[in-house]
This record gives sequence, C-alpha cells and structure tokens, in this order.
Amino acid sequence: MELQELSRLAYDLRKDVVDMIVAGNGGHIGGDMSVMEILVTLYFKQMNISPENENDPDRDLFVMSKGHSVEAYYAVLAKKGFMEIEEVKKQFSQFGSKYIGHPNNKLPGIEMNSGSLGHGLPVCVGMALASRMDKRENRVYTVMGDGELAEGSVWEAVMAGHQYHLDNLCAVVDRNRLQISGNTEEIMGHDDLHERFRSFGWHVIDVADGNSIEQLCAALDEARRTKGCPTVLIANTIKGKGSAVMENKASWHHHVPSQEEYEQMIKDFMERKEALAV
Ligand SMILES: Cc1ncc(C[n+]2csc(CCOP(=O)(O)OP(=O)(O)O)c2C)c(N)n1
Ligand SMILES: [Mg+2]
Repeated sequence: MELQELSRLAYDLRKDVVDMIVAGNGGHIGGDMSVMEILVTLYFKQMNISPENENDPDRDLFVMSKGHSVEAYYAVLAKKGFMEIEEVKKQFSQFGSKYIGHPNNKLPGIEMNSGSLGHGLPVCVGMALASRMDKRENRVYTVMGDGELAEGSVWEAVMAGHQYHLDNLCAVVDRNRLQISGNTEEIMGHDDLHERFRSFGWHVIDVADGNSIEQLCAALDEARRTKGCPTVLIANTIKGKGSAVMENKASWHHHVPSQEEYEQMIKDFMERKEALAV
C-alpha cells in the first residue's frame, strides 16, 4: 500500500480501537492513538512478518513492550490477517475471552507476553543476539513508551545492545510526553533523551512527527542501513492522536468515551482521513 493509503488506514484502525474499548468497557486509549502509525509502518512497510511466515525462523521479530496499547496492536494484527477484527471487537476484555487486555503469545502473531513495562527491550537484546549467532538476516523491533523508560531494566538492555553491537536491533520510543498520571518530564524526567541514548552508544534518530508514516519509514530505512550499533527512533507523537476530545490529555490514558464523545471521535477520525484524500 502507498504511504497515503496507510495514513488513511490508521484512522480506520483508530475506529476499530475505540469500538473495542467501548464494547470491552475499558482500555488504554491514549497510547493506542499515539502508537498507531508506528505499528502500521512497521507491519505494512518494514517488517517481514505475516500469517504466511509466522513460524519461519527467518521472520523479523517484534515485541510490543508497551503492552497496555494492546487494542492498537490487535487492530493492526487483524488487518494483517492474524485475527478476525469482528471477533476481537465482540470478545475484547470479556470474561473468558482470549483477547485479553494485554498481549499474550498464545495468540497468532504475538511473540511475547507483555504489559509489565520494561521487559520488551531486554528480551529483544536476547533475540537479536540469538539471530546473529544463528547467522540469520532478520531484524528485531520493539516499541516502548516514554514513561516506560523509567524502568531500570530498559537501561541494562541499552547497555547490552551496545556491548554486543546489535545492529539488527531497533527500538522505537513512543514519545508522547505523557504517562499514566501526567507529564513524563515532571514524573521522571529524561533531560536530553537523545543524548542519553547516544551516550550509551546507540544510533539515535529523531522523528519530528512520530505520527507521520512517511517520516517513520525514512527513519526505519536509516536504522536498517546503520551498522555496528543498535538504533533507537525517538518518535514525537501525540497521545490521543486523532480527536481533540482526547489529544494530549493524561486523563485519557485509560478511559472509555461516553456516547457523545464516541460520536465526536469517529467524526474527527473520518474528517482527518478525508483530509488525506488524494
Ligand atoms: C512494571 C509496570 N509498572 C507500572 C505499570 C502500570 N502502567 C501501565 S501503563 C503506564 C504508563 C506508561 O506510560 P508510557 O510508557 O509513557 O505509555 P503511553 O504514554 O504510550 O501510554 C503504567 C505506569 C505497568 N504496566 N508495568
Ligand atoms: Mg507516554
């Protein structure tokens, strides 16, 4: 699909997310919206992963480290053919359902259980090292939240990624500047996040608009070309992206829209989608 078509798709998938959250009566809506274009770009433009090769040892590997954004992950996996969107919408977060509120690897397409923050990158370091030892050409990707970077385990993994020169590893930070209870810089500030990663020996790429599929694609291409060290993308996104009802509002980290808010959001998504028309 062309970039513009994918940008439009991101708004359709936002509607799927909101439908899931309303039906399941709960969900991490803000981070779903900020991460949407990151997931769409990875799954539709970058990673060699599909239902056809899900057991191929040479497939690319992906870990959704910010596992609370599972609704966006389900929407993208469904579009990719790993699951049925109507089934997910009906069953999300229902008692006894397999579509639970965080990723679990019993579902097709999901490599690792996540939700407890700070574990995706450490596991990806191991995966990337194993791939290299097996002389595989595949790449390993993870997406972390910026609040998640307060976990010490992330920085141990950052050190190890540098130590082993893992240029087959790429991390994307969903830099929406909010975490569960407010502004990341007030809760556990990153100072100069780019410099912080750089000082650990990583190649750092700033994605000025982390909700731009075009910019994300260019950055991921650069990551692929970078040799000798791992790469991190700092993707400057908007939490709640897609509707003024929830944009940049910490209270929408985990929230169910009212009927009125729902209708407004869907209208906003469709307007923004139309604005991207060819
Ligand atoms: C180890 C751990 N501590 C606390 C939580 C609870 N929690 C869920 S989401 C979240 C905030 C995460 O913020 P961020 O990483 O910035 O995610 P985003 O803004 O993308 O939603 C927290 C603290 C958790 N899931 N895991
Ligand atoms: Mg955040």
